Amino acid sequence: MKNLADALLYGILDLGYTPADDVERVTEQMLAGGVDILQLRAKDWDESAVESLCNRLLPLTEGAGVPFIINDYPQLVPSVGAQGAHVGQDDFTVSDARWRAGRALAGEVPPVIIGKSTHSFEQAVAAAADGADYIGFGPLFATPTKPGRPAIGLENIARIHETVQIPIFCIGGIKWENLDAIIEAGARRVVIVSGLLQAPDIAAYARRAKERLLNNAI
Ligand code: 3NM
Repeated sequence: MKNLADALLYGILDLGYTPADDVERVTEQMLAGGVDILQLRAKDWDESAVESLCNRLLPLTEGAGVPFIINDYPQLVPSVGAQGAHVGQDDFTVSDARWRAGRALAGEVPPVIIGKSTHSFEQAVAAAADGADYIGFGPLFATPTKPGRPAIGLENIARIHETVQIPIFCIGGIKWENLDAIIEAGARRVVIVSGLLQAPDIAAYARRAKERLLNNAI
């Protein structure tokens, strides 16, 4: 299984873009393109429907050795055998999410991964202090994938990287076209949602972004 510490490109399978009958194909494309983590984001889906999606996708991510993260349903982590959960600012605390995600896996190695969305410098510092394994930081640009959330811009990216030691995944409106600018502002790791899911060739898009991030990391 790939290590979180080595992850550069984080893919989110968002059911707002991908129809449920296409999730396996899209997941395979993302994995073929080299995403290092894959999150299932099924907003407003009920728990049993999310659980069955997880059961369909986990054999694919496990085959690729890529951690599978569930958005919003940490309690499903033990039952489906996912690697972790991602929670928003207004959802669970990190420790509550970790307890829900880990209670059936006490002593399991590696421990479950808990990620947290952050939307400011202060929130990023707080999430790291609360024990998050990684943070999302954004939205850098306004994005239809997360409507109503104001853009935070690129100003704080470098400062966050100097201050917070856990992996930081910049997110929100990131596309191939603005990747250079984001990297120049100090980003090392990114999440791309609509750019990837709406690409005519998802694997090729992911591969190109990953190569850009890898060149920067060397
Ligand atoms: N979380 P796209 S922005 C899911 O800032 C999500 O926490 C965000 O999608 C945050 O790449 C976002 O299509 C949407 O802009 C990212």
